[in-house]
Amino acid sequence: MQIIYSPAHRRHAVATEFDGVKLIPAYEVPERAEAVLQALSDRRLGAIRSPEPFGLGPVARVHDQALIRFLETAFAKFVKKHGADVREAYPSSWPARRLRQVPGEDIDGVMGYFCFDTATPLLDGTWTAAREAVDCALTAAQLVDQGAAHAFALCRPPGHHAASDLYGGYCFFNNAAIAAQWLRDRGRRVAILDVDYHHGNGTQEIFYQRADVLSVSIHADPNWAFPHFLGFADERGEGAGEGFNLNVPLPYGTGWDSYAQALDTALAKVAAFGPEVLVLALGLDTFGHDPISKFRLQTEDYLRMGETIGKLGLPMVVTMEGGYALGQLGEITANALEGLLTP
Ligand code: SS9
Ligand code: MG
Ligand code: ZN
Repeated sequence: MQIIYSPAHRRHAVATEFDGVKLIPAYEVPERAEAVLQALSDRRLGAIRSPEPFGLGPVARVHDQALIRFLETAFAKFVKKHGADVREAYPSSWPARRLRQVPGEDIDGVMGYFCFDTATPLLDGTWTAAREAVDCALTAAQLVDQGAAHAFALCRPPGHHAASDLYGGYCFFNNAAIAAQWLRDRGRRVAILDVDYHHGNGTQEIFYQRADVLSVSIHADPNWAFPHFLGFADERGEGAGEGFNLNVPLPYGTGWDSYAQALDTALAKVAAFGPEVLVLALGLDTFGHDPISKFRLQTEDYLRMGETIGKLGLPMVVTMEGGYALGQLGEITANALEGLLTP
């Protein structure tokens, strides 16, 4: 299995310290990708290679031009308005209910318009890192399109919370959705399975009205977990897409036994759709020791998770999503992938 990695992810690094003082803990940090890379190479799970440049064409098949242009220019505009010493650009207000849903011209307004949370800063290198993450996913898709059984895109920043014209949840471009659409554009029948702890709200929105891409997500119930406003079981798709979205929300404290049942439900839906390729949005934040999550999966459970998904026998493009337990992230990611590769 080829592993696609680019060091450009390091360009997106939130400051964890200021003048020697520790700041609020950051979770989506460069050490994540480095830990995974190290574990995959130690366990010889596959050759590590760089992504190829695909340009913005495949990105524009999924994201609005306005979001793409915004992400390209926003940090510079923010610095121009707020001063050269600014390192991180965050929104300060949002077009919430009863306010006008227009971006306007001012960078602070535009940022609130395109971003949905307070956890996803734009930094000087964010645009470069996010574009390379997309290239990793597309390179993996191309390998599978050319006949590889599996390819793993070590994407950072992650992607599954990014919708057509909205970013947030540590995500800027939806790597998995862009890979899925690229495969669609080559005539492949594609399903997406999102096993990240959080609902893949971006992926759901992108394909919600479509019958040609199945989107399935297993996640913490939005009644008590991020992203709070999407991911409920009654969201089944809309119009032509009705029946082509499946959400499997799970309770606080979910461990492997109930998770395995949810996985069976999800995989039955995928199998019934009859895809030629599966895009697996692999988030490892279901882990019991994840610092931001409330499920209880253990290290060995990822071997079983991988094996169970692998039994579908489909070619797979795997994108890295969340997973924040830095000390064990490498091991559990390697377990999931080893499981997938088990014949
Ligand atoms: C942490 C709140 C984090 C955003 C979570 C995004 C997960 C992406 N106190 N909220 S996989
Ligand atoms: Mg999920
Ligand atoms: Zn997550």
